[in-house]
Amino acid sequence: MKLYTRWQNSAGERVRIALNLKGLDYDYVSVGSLGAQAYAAINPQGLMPALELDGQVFTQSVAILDLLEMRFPGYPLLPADPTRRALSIAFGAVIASEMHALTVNRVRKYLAGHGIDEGGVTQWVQHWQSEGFMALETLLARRERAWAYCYGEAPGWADLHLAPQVAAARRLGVALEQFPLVVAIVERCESLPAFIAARPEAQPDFPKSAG
Ligand SMILES: N[C@@H](CCC(=O)N[C@@H](CS)C(=O)NCC(=O)O)C(=O)O
Repeated sequence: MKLYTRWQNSAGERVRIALNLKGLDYDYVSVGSLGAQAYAAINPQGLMPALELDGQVFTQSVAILDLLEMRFPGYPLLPADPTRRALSIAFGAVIASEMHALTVNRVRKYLAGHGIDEGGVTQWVQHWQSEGFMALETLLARRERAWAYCYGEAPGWADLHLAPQVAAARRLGVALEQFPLVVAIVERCESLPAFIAARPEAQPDFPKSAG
């Protein structure tokens, strides 16, 4: 199994956490070392991550997570209970489809290249991130039980979306004090080997200058 990613790739970090939780070995392929043209031949969107399994390339982190869940059910990322399963998937979608998609680097670059000044770009990011975290905090407050992780006593689908998003929000200067449930769960995740090994600074292509 090959994972095409880069140290700072929060969609890829979701997959790295899933692979670690499931105890699966994989070859880390640094997209930076391949070059844009070579990577476009692998993933036509040019986005990271991509996973190669059994000679087939899979793109889009959520599809990759679903594939891993179906092929390697050993450590389940999703609860068996249909209600909690749907809640977990919806929680992840708030992050992957709304928060991340609207604030990712290429969107920020596009805005900056179309007459939006730095303050405007920051406002854009803060708006979509804060709105998303507000919804996530409410979803957590509404749970039938205050589990240690988002939807259970072990980390799973929702948590592996949440931890990289919180790390990105910290980098982008989003205030997180108003989201205590989010912060408490992420702090718990951040002490686990599966999450620590997936962090940017633990990746082989992490630049010394970024440390
Ligand atoms: N929806 C995609 C998002 C992938 C994505 O946007 N990845 C970013 C990094 S987190 C990327 O590849 N950025 C490179 C670029 O925009 O050129 C997924 O979940 O896999």
